[in-house]
Amino acid sequence: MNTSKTYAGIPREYAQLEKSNIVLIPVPYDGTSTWGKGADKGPDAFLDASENMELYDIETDSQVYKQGIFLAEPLTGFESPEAMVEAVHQVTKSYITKRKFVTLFGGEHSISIGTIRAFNECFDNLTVLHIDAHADLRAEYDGTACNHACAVYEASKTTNLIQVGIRSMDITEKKYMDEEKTFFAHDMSVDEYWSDNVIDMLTDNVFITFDLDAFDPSLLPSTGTPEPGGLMWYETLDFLKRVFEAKNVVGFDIVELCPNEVDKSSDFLAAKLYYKMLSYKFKDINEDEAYDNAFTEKEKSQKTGVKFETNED
Ligand SMILES: [Mn+2]
Repeated sequence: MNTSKTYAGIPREYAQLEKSNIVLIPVPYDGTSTWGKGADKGPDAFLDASENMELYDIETDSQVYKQGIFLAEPLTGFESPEAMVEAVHQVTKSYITKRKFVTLFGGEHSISIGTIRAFNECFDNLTVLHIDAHADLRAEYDGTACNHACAVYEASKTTNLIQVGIRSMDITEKKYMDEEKTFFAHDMSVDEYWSDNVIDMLTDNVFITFDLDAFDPSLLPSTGTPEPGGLMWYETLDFLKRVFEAKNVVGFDIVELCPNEVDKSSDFLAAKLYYKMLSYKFKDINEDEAYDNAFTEKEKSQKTGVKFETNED
């Protein structure tokens, strides 16, 4: 990856760390995927597509890149999934403590284990809004807890985990799933109020982990494990916009873009989704002022894992 370039080719004056309100951390990691390989190529394809995207957002009448978007060094070269998770955790936290709005682009979903751990250490009463076709609630898979199939297991124990778009899981995941906080795709398809019901369950501080396979594969085929019956574009944007308006979204990651030569529309969708989410976040924030993410590192003595009770057995 050529790290001398800026995100979306924005002018350098908007791409320096000190002046940027937003940080983008690419994590081209694909160490544990089981079927479609290639999520390690996701960040490059996403960045290429972003360079070919208009930087004016019609809907919000804004150019969010003027908030400053710092493209961090990609995180690569890990010898184990555990080392990757720890590096993502530490690097994410380092930018949160610089009071930036921190975003990440994967890579497979295992990167989110480290991301969520960092946000949960820095923000009280965190909701993890998990948008995905898959439940990702396994405690361990293929001999490690840092597998993509385990992406939100830890979050289910330590945060207010809300799962949206789910349509594939193993029966063993049921014991970790809180069905009250799970929005299955087959229910969403016949319930026009699903997004209201999701928003009602969010706490004030929300981290969004967005697995692109939540989208219907007719929209986004370039992902490792496509599942029929997914989200469509405008219902997704409408939902996200309302979440950003109603809550303090503290950061997000987007994962599981698995690009191929034939289909470029998936790369472009990912680029637009990322920019849309930033546009919703910053639409009422003056670009001349330094953003304050208002993080409050939890007291070291506070044990994570007791904040949100789940029915463990
Ligand atoms: Mn998934």
